Amino acid sequence: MQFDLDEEQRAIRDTVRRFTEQEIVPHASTWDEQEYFPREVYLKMATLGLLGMTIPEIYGGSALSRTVAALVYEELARGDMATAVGLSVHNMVAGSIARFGNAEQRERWVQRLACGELLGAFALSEASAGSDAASLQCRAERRGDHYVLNGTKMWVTNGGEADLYLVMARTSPVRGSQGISCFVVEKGTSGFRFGKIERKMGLRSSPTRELIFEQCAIPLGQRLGEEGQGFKIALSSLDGGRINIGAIAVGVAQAAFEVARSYACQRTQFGQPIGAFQAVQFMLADMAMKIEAARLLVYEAAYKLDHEQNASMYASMAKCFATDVAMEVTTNAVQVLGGAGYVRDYPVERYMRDVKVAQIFEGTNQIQRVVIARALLGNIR
Ligand code: COS
Repeated sequence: MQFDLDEEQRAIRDTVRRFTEQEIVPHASTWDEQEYFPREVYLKMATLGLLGMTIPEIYGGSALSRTVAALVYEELARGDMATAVGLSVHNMVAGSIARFGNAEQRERWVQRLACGELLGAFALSEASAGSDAASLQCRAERRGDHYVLNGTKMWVTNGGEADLYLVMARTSPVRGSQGISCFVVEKGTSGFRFGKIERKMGLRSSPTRELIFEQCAIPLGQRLGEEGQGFKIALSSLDGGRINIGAIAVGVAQAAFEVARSYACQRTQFGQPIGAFQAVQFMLADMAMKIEAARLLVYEAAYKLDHEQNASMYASMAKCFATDVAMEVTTNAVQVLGGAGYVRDYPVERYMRDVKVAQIFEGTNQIQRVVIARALLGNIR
Protein backbone atom coordinates (compact mmCIF):
# COMPACT_ATOMS: atom_id res chain seq x y z
CA MET A 1 0.00 0.00 0.00
CA GLN A 2 1.35 3.39 -1.08
CA PHE A 3 -0.07 6.73 -0.04
CA ASP A 4 2.61 9.04 -1.46
CA LEU A 5 2.70 10.34 -5.00
CA ASP A 6 5.82 9.37 -6.91
CA GLU A 7 8.03 11.95 -8.59
CA GLU A 8 6.30 11.75 -11.97
CA GLN A 9 2.83 11.99 -10.44
CA ARG A 10 3.89 15.01 -8.42
CA ALA A 11 5.35 16.65 -11.52
CA ILE A 12 2.11 16.15 -13.48
CA ARG A 13 0.02 17.45 -10.59
CA ASP A 14 2.25 20.52 -10.20
CA THR A 15 2.19 21.29 -13.92
CA VAL A 16 -1.61 21.16 -13.98
CA ARG A 17 -1.77 23.21 -10.77
CA ARG A 18 0.36 25.95 -12.36
CA PHE A 19 -1.70 25.84 -15.53
CA THR A 20 -4.91 26.17 -13.52
CA GLU A 21 -3.55 29.12 -11.53
CA GLN A 22 -2.45 30.93 -14.67
CA GLU A 23 -5.04 30.06 -17.30
CA ILE A 24 -8.23 29.23 -15.39
CA VAL A 25 -8.49 30.81 -11.94
CA PRO A 26 -8.29 34.43 -13.16
CA HIS A 27 -11.18 33.90 -15.61
CA ALA A 28 -13.50 31.33 -14.06
CA SER A 29 -15.96 33.71 -12.47
CA THR A 30 -16.24 35.82 -15.66
CA TRP A 31 -16.86 32.70 -17.72
CA ASP A 32 -19.58 31.76 -15.25
CA GLU A 33 -21.23 35.19 -15.36
CA GLN A 34 -21.07 35.40 -19.14
CA GLU A 35 -21.88 31.72 -19.73
CA TYR A 36 -18.77 31.66 -21.90
CA PHE A 37 -17.34 28.34 -23.05
CA PRO A 38 -13.53 28.75 -23.19
CA ARG A 39 -12.67 26.58 -26.20
CA GLU A 40 -9.24 28.25 -26.41
CA VAL A 41 -8.39 26.77 -22.99
CA TYR A 42 -9.12 23.30 -24.34
CA LEU A 43 -6.53 23.90 -27.05
CA LYS A 44 -4.02 24.87 -24.38
CA MET A 45 -4.92 21.77 -22.37
CA ALA A 46 -4.29 19.73 -25.53
CA THR A 47 -0.69 20.96 -25.56
CA LEU A 48 -0.34 19.48 -22.06
CA GLY A 49 -1.71 16.18 -23.30
CA LEU A 50 -4.96 16.46 -21.33
CA LEU A 51 -7.33 15.87 -24.26
CA GLY A 52 -6.36 12.25 -24.67
CA MET A 53 -5.49 11.45 -21.12
CA THR A 54 -6.10 7.72 -20.97
CA ILE A 55 -5.71 6.82 -24.64
CA PRO A 56 -2.61 5.07 -26.00
CA GLU A 57 0.39 7.07 -27.16
CA ILE A 58 0.18 5.66 -30.69
CA TYR A 59 -3.01 7.68 -31.09
CA GLY A 60 -1.47 10.83 -29.70
CA GLY A 61 -2.77 10.19 -26.19
CA SER A 62 -0.91 10.49 -22.90
CA ALA A 63 -1.70 6.96 -21.68
CA LEU A 64 -2.11 8.21 -18.12
CA SER A 65 -3.45 5.87 -15.49
CA ARG A 66 -6.89 6.63 -14.05
CA THR A 67 -5.20 7.50 -10.78
CA VAL A 68 -3.06 10.18 -12.40
CA ALA A 69 -6.05 11.40 -14.40
CA ALA A 70 -7.85 11.84 -11.05
CA LEU A 71 -5.03 14.12 -9.90
CA VAL A 72 -5.44 16.18 -13.07
CA TYR A 73 -9.21 16.53 -12.69
CA GLU A 74 -8.88 17.52 -9.05
CA GLU A 75 -6.38 20.26 -9.88
CA LEU A 76 -8.43 21.67 -12.75
CA ALA A 77 -11.62 21.62 -10.69
CA ARG A 78 -9.94 23.67 -7.98
CA GLY A 79 -9.97 26.43 -10.58
CA ASP A 80 -13.17 25.76 -12.48
CA MET A 81 -15.48 22.78 -12.22
CA ALA A 82 -17.14 23.58 -15.56
CA THR A 83 -13.87 23.25 -17.48
CA ALA A 84 -12.97 20.04 -15.67
CA VAL A 85 -16.38 18.52 -16.45
CA GLY A 86 -16.20 19.44 -20.15
CA LEU A 87 -12.76 17.85 -20.26
CA SER A 88 -13.95 14.71 -18.50
CA VAL A 89 -16.78 14.20 -20.98
CA HIS A 90 -14.42 14.79 -23.89
CA ASN A 91 -11.95 12.25 -22.51
CA MET A 92 -14.74 9.76 -21.91
CA VAL A 93 -15.64 9.98 -25.61
CA ALA A 94 -12.01 9.77 -26.77
CA GLY A 95 -11.41 6.81 -24.45
CA SER A 96 -14.53 4.98 -25.63
CA ILE A 97 -13.63 5.31 -29.29
CA ALA A 98 -10.08 4.15 -28.54
CA ARG A 99 -11.42 1.20 -26.57
CA PHE A 100 -14.48 0.08 -28.52
CA GLY A 101 -13.72 1.44 -31.99
CA ASN A 102 -12.31 -0.63 -34.85
CA ALA A 103 -8.96 0.26 -36.42
CA GLU A 104 -10.58 2.54 -39.01
CA GLN A 105 -12.60 4.42 -36.39
CA ARG A 106 -9.59 4.89 -34.13
CA GLU A 107 -7.53 6.12 -37.07
CA ARG A 108 -10.25 8.51 -38.11
CA TRP A 109 -11.06 10.17 -34.79
CA VAL A 110 -8.85 9.41 -31.81
CA GLN A 111 -5.78 11.45 -32.74
CA ARG A 112 -7.92 14.42 -33.73
CA LEU A 113 -9.67 14.23 -30.36
CA ALA A 114 -6.35 14.04 -28.52
CA CYS A 115 -4.89 17.09 -30.25
CA GLY A 116 -7.95 19.26 -29.69
CA GLU A 117 -9.05 19.46 -33.32
CA LEU A 118 -12.25 17.69 -32.29
CA LEU A 119 -14.19 18.07 -29.06
CA GLY A 120 -16.36 15.18 -27.86
CA ALA A 121 -19.79 14.89 -26.26
CA PHE A 122 -21.81 11.98 -24.88
CA ALA A 123 -25.53 11.60 -25.53
CA LEU A 124 -27.40 9.01 -23.49
CA SER A 125 -30.24 10.78 -21.63
CA GLU A 126 -33.58 11.78 -23.10
CA ALA A 127 -36.57 13.70 -21.79
CA SER A 128 -38.19 10.49 -20.57
CA ALA A 129 -35.04 8.39 -20.07
CA GLY A 130 -32.83 9.78 -17.30
CA SER A 131 -32.14 7.40 -14.43
CA ASP A 132 -33.83 4.64 -16.44
CA ALA A 133 -31.37 5.05 -19.28
CA ALA A 134 -32.32 1.73 -20.88
CA SER A 135 -35.79 3.09 -21.69
CA LEU A 136 -34.39 5.51 -24.28
CA GLN A 137 -36.44 5.94 -27.44
CA CYS A 138 -34.20 7.64 -29.98
CA ARG A 139 -34.38 5.25 -32.98
CA ALA A 140 -31.65 4.12 -35.35
CA GLU A 141 -33.17 2.10 -38.18
CA ARG A 142 -30.89 0.07 -40.40
CA ARG A 143 -31.33 0.76 -44.14
CA GLY A 144 -28.70 -1.09 -46.17
CA ASP A 145 -25.29 0.46 -45.55
CA HIS A 146 -26.50 3.11 -43.14
CA TYR A 147 -28.77 3.82 -40.19
CA VAL A 148 -31.40 6.54 -39.97
CA LEU A 149 -31.58 8.33 -36.62
CA ASN A 150 -34.77 9.93 -35.35
CA GLY A 151 -35.27 11.33 -31.87
CA THR A 152 -34.02 13.79 -29.30
CA LYS A 153 -31.27 13.70 -26.69
CA MET A 154 -31.12 15.89 -23.60
CA TRP A 155 -28.63 17.17 -21.04
CA VAL A 156 -25.69 16.86 -23.40
CA THR A 157 -22.57 18.42 -21.88
CA ASN A 158 -20.49 20.25 -24.54
CA GLY A 159 -23.65 20.15 -26.69
CA GLY A 160 -23.36 22.54 -29.63
CA GLU A 161 -19.65 23.16 -29.03
CA ALA A 162 -18.54 19.57 -29.57
CA ASP A 163 -17.65 18.22 -33.00
CA LEU A 164 -18.23 14.53 -32.28
CA TYR A 165 -21.18 12.98 -30.43
CA LEU A 166 -21.44 9.47 -29.00
CA VAL A 167 -25.14 8.82 -29.40
CA MET A 168 -26.99 5.86 -27.86
CA ALA A 169 -29.99 4.89 -29.97
CA ARG A 170 -32.43 2.01 -30.22
CA THR A 171 -31.70 -0.35 -33.10
CA SER A 172 -34.26 -2.94 -32.13
CA PRO A 173 -37.77 -2.66 -30.78
CA VAL A 174 -36.70 -5.10 -28.01
CA ARG A 175 -37.32 -3.25 -24.77
CA GLY A 176 -34.51 -2.37 -22.44
CA SER A 177 -30.78 -2.39 -22.71
CA GLN A 178 -30.32 -5.16 -25.33
CA GLY A 179 -31.72 -3.14 -28.21
CA ILE A 180 -29.41 -0.14 -27.85
CA SER A 181 -26.43 0.67 -30.07
CA CYS A 182 -23.81 3.40 -30.01
CA PHE A 183 -23.06 5.76 -32.91
CA VAL A 184 -20.45 8.40 -33.57
CA VAL A 185 -22.19 11.40 -35.13
CA GLU A 186 -20.30 14.37 -36.51
CA LYS A 187 -21.50 17.93 -36.11
CA GLY A 188 -22.80 19.19 -39.44
CA THR A 189 -24.32 15.84 -40.47
CA SER A 190 -27.50 16.43 -42.43
CA GLY A 191 -30.56 15.83 -40.23
CA PHE A 192 -28.68 16.60 -36.99
CA ARG A 193 -29.27 19.93 -35.29
CA PHE A 194 -29.12 21.47 -31.84
CA GLY A 195 -32.14 22.40 -29.74
CA LYS A 196 -32.63 24.23 -26.49
CA ILE A 197 -29.64 25.40 -24.44
CA GLU A 198 -30.34 24.82 -20.75
CA ARG A 199 -30.20 27.80 -18.40
CA LYS A 200 -28.58 26.35 -15.32
CA MET A 201 -28.09 27.21 -11.65
CA GLY A 202 -24.37 26.48 -11.90
CA LEU A 203 -21.76 25.13 -14.28
CA ARG A 204 -22.86 28.00 -16.47
CA SER A 205 -19.80 28.09 -18.72
CA SER A 206 -20.34 24.44 -19.61
CA PRO A 207 -23.00 24.28 -22.35
CA THR A 208 -25.79 21.75 -21.84
CA ARG A 209 -27.88 21.30 -24.93
CA GLU A 210 -30.54 19.24 -26.64
CA LEU A 211 -29.69 17.26 -29.80
CA ILE A 212 -32.33 16.67 -32.48
CA PHE A 213 -32.12 13.96 -35.11
CA GLU A 214 -34.55 13.99 -38.04
CA GLN A 215 -34.01 11.41 -40.75
CA CYS A 216 -30.32 11.67 -39.99
CA ALA A 217 -28.36 9.13 -42.08
CA ILE A 218 -25.30 7.63 -40.38
CA PRO A 219 -23.01 5.24 -42.31
CA LEU A 220 -22.64 1.75 -40.90
CA GLY A 221 -18.96 2.48 -40.24
CA GLN A 222 -19.96 4.99 -37.58
CA ARG A 223 -21.53 2.40 -35.29
CA LEU A 224 -19.23 1.82 -32.33
CA GLY A 225 -19.11 -1.82 -31.30
CA GLU A 226 -21.69 -4.40 -32.27
CA GLU A 227 -25.38 -3.75 -32.71
CA GLY A 228 -27.02 -4.10 -29.28
CA GLN A 229 -23.82 -3.32 -27.34
CA GLY A 230 -24.49 0.39 -26.93
CA PHE A 231 -25.82 0.24 -23.37
CA LYS A 232 -22.79 -1.65 -22.11
CA ILE A 233 -20.46 0.74 -23.91
CA ALA A 234 -22.28 3.67 -22.32
CA LEU A 235 -22.26 2.25 -18.81
CA SER A 236 -18.69 1.05 -18.87
CA SER A 237 -17.64 4.49 -20.19
CA LEU A 238 -19.56 5.98 -17.28
CA ASP A 239 -17.50 3.91 -14.82
CA GLY A 240 -14.51 6.08 -15.73
CA GLY A 241 -16.64 9.22 -16.00
CA ARG A 242 -17.99 8.72 -12.48
CA ILE A 243 -14.48 8.45 -11.05
CA ASN A 244 -13.58 11.68 -12.85
CA ILE A 245 -16.62 13.37 -11.33
CA GLY A 246 -15.54 12.14 -7.89
CA ALA A 247 -12.07 13.66 -8.45
CA ILE A 248 -13.63 16.90 -9.68
CA ALA A 249 -15.83 17.06 -6.58
CA VAL A 250 -12.73 16.63 -4.39
CA GLY A 251 -11.10 19.55 -6.23
CA VAL A 252 -14.08 21.86 -5.75
CA ALA A 253 -14.36 20.87 -2.10
CA GLN A 254 -10.65 21.49 -1.56
CA ALA A 255 -10.92 24.95 -3.14
CA ALA A 256 -13.92 25.81 -0.95
CA PHE A 257 -12.13 24.57 2.15
CA GLU A 258 -9.09 26.73 1.41
CA VAL A 259 -11.19 29.88 1.03
CA ALA A 260 -13.06 29.09 4.26
CA ARG A 261 -9.85 28.39 6.21
CA SER A 262 -8.16 31.57 5.08
CA TYR A 263 -11.29 33.63 5.79
CA ALA A 264 -11.62 32.10 9.26
CA CYS A 265 -8.05 33.15 10.07
CA GLN A 266 -8.58 36.75 8.90
CA ARG A 267 -12.12 37.66 9.84
CA THR A 268 -12.34 39.09 13.34
CA GLN A 269 -15.48 39.20 15.49
CA PHE A 270 -15.81 39.58 19.25
CA GLY A 271 -12.14 40.58 19.29
CA GLN A 272 -10.68 37.40 17.78
CA PRO A 273 -10.45 35.59 14.44
CA ILE A 274 -13.61 33.55 13.91
CA GLY A 275 -11.30 30.53 13.41
CA ALA A 276 -10.53 30.73 17.14
CA PHE A 277 -14.14 29.72 17.89
CA GLN A 278 -14.57 26.00 18.30
CA ALA A 279 -17.82 26.07 16.29
CA VAL A 280 -15.86 27.21 13.23
CA GLN A 281 -12.87 24.97 13.98
CA PHE A 282 -15.09 21.90 14.03
CA MET A 283 -16.64 22.87 10.70
CA LEU A 284 -13.17 23.18 9.16
CA ALA A 285 -12.00 19.93 10.76
CA ASP A 286 -15.02 18.06 9.38
CA MET A 287 -14.44 19.54 5.93
CA ALA A 288 -10.77 18.51 5.85
CA MET A 289 -11.53 15.02 7.19
CA LYS A 290 -14.29 14.32 4.66
CA ILE A 291 -12.31 15.69 1.72
CA GLU A 292 -9.43 13.40 2.61
CA ALA A 293 -11.74 10.37 2.85
CA ALA A 294 -13.33 11.24 -0.51
CA ARG A 295 -9.92 11.64 -2.14
CA LEU A 296 -8.82 8.21 -0.94
CA LEU A 297 -12.01 6.58 -2.20
CA VAL A 298 -11.52 8.24 -5.61
CA TYR A 299 -7.95 6.93 -5.78
CA GLU A 300 -9.10 3.46 -4.81
CA ALA A 301 -11.79 3.40 -7.50
CA ALA A 302 -9.27 4.70 -10.06
CA TYR A 303 -6.81 2.01 -9.01
CA LYS A 304 -9.47 -0.69 -9.42
CA LEU A 305 -10.30 0.55 -12.92
CA ASP A 306 -6.59 0.73 -13.82
CA HIS A 307 -6.17 -2.88 -12.77
CA GLU A 308 -9.36 -4.05 -14.46
CA GLN A 309 -10.88 -5.29 -11.28
CA ASN A 310 -14.64 -5.03 -11.22
CA ALA A 311 -14.68 -1.29 -10.66
CA SER A 312 -18.34 -0.24 -11.21
CA MET A 313 -19.27 -0.43 -7.54
CA TYR A 314 -16.17 1.54 -6.53
CA ALA A 315 -16.78 4.12 -9.24
CA SER A 316 -20.30 4.60 -7.88
CA MET A 317 -19.02 4.80 -4.30
CA ALA A 318 -16.40 7.38 -5.25
CA LYS A 319 -18.83 9.51 -7.27
CA CYS A 320 -21.58 9.37 -4.68
CA PHE A 321 -19.43 9.94 -1.61
CA ALA A 322 -17.19 12.64 -3.08
CA THR A 323 -20.06 14.65 -4.54
CA ASP A 324 -22.10 14.43 -1.32
CA VAL A 325 -19.01 15.59 0.57
CA ALA A 326 -18.42 18.42 -1.90
CA MET A 327 -22.01 19.61 -1.54
CA GLU A 328 -21.66 19.64 2.24
CA VAL A 329 -18.23 21.29 2.20
CA THR A 330 -19.16 24.05 -0.27
CA THR A 331 -22.38 24.77 1.65
CA ASN A 332 -20.43 25.01 4.90
CA ALA A 333 -17.77 27.17 3.25
CA VAL A 334 -20.51 29.66 2.37
CA GLN A 335 -21.66 29.43 5.98
CA VAL A 336 -18.18 30.16 7.37
CA LEU A 337 -17.98 33.27 5.18
CA GLY A 338 -21.51 34.33 6.17
CA GLY A 339 -22.82 37.23 4.08
CA ALA A 340 -19.50 37.44 2.25
CA GLY A 341 -19.97 33.86 1.12
CA TYR A 342 -23.37 34.56 -0.38
CA VAL A 343 -22.16 37.31 -2.72
CA ARG A 344 -19.92 37.03 -5.75
CA ASP A 345 -16.88 38.76 -4.23
CA TYR A 346 -15.71 35.30 -3.16
CA PRO A 347 -15.89 32.15 -5.29
CA VAL A 348 -17.59 29.91 -2.73
CA GLU A 349 -21.15 30.65 -3.91
CA ARG A 350 -20.08 29.54 -7.41
CA TYR A 351 -18.52 26.37 -6.03
CA MET A 352 -21.77 25.58 -4.22
CA ARG A 353 -23.95 26.29 -7.27
CA ASP A 354 -21.62 24.32 -9.53
CA VAL A 355 -21.22 21.24 -7.42
CA LYS A 356 -24.95 20.63 -6.89
CA VAL A 357 -25.23 19.06 -10.33
CA ALA A 358 -22.51 16.54 -9.48
CA GLN A 359 -25.02 14.83 -7.20
CA ILE A 360 -27.33 14.59 -10.20
CA PHE A 361 -25.45 13.97 -13.45
CA GLU A 362 -23.57 10.85 -14.59
CA GLY A 363 -26.22 8.99 -12.59
CA THR A 364 -27.92 10.55 -9.59
CA ASN A 365 -26.49 9.65 -6.21
CA GLN A 366 -29.62 7.58 -5.63
CA ILE A 367 -28.74 5.56 -8.77
CA GLN A 368 -25.16 5.18 -7.50
CA ARG A 369 -26.60 3.65 -4.33
CA VAL A 370 -28.68 1.28 -6.49
CA VAL A 371 -25.50 0.19 -8.31
CA ILE A 372 -23.69 -0.31 -4.99
CA ALA A 373 -26.57 -2.22 -3.42
CA ARG A 374 -26.94 -4.48 -6.48
CA ALA A 375 -23.21 -5.27 -6.35
CA LEU A 376 -23.54 -6.15 -2.67
CA LEU A 377 -26.85 -8.00 -2.73
CA GLY A 378 -27.43 -9.08 -6.33
CA ASN A 379 -30.72 -8.37 -8.07
CA ILE A 380 -32.78 -9.09 -4.94
CA ARG A 381 -36.53 -8.59 -5.45
N1 COS B 1 -20.41 -1.73 -17.44
C1 COS B 1 -20.73 -2.60 -18.42
N2 COS B 1 -21.94 -3.19 -18.52
C2 COS B 1 -22.84 -2.88 -17.59
C3 COS B 1 -22.59 -1.96 -16.53
C4 COS B 1 -21.31 -1.38 -16.48
N3 COS B 1 -20.98 -0.51 -15.52
N4 COS B 1 -23.68 -1.85 -15.76
C5 COS B 1 -24.62 -2.66 -16.30
N5 COS B 1 -24.10 -3.27 -17.42
C6 COS B 1 -24.76 -4.25 -18.27
C7 COS B 1 -25.36 -5.35 -17.42
O1 COS B 1 -24.41 -6.36 -17.19
C8 COS B 1 -26.51 -5.84 -18.27
O2 COS B 1 -26.01 -6.71 -19.26
P1 COS B 1 -26.76 -8.13 -19.55
O3 COS B 1 -28.09 -7.73 -20.11
O4 COS B 1 -25.88 -8.80 -20.54
O5 COS B 1 -26.85 -8.81 -18.24
C9 COS B 1 -26.98 -4.58 -18.99
O6 COS B 1 -25.89 -3.64 -18.93
C10 COS B 1 -28.19 -3.97 -18.31
O7 COS B 1 -27.85 -3.73 -16.97
P2 COS B 1 -28.97 -3.54 -15.85
O8 COS B 1 -29.92 -4.71 -15.91
O9 COS B 1 -28.27 -3.30 -14.57
O10 COS B 1 -29.72 -2.25 -16.38
P3 COS B 1 -30.88 -1.39 -15.74
O11 COS B 1 -31.81 -1.00 -16.80
O12 COS B 1 -31.42 -2.06 -14.52
O13 COS B 1 -30.11 -0.01 -15.35
C11 COS B 1 -28.83 1.50 -14.05
C12 COS B 1 -29.04 0.07 -14.55
C13 COS B 1 -30.00 2.05 -13.31
C14 COS B 1 -27.63 1.35 -13.12
C15 COS B 1 -28.47 2.38 -15.28
O14 COS B 1 -29.59 2.62 -16.07
C16 COS B 1 -27.87 3.72 -14.86
O15 COS B 1 -26.68 3.80 -14.55
N6 COS B 1 -28.70 4.80 -14.91
C17 COS B 1 -28.19 6.15 -14.76
C18 COS B 1 -27.86 6.66 -16.12
C19 COS B 1 -26.83 7.72 -16.08
O16 COS B 1 -25.81 7.62 -15.40
N7 COS B 1 -27.08 8.75 -16.84
C20 COS B 1 -26.18 9.85 -16.90
C21 COS B 1 -25.81 10.09 -18.31
S1 COS B 1 -24.58 11.30 -18.45
S2 COS B 1 -25.49 12.93 -17.84
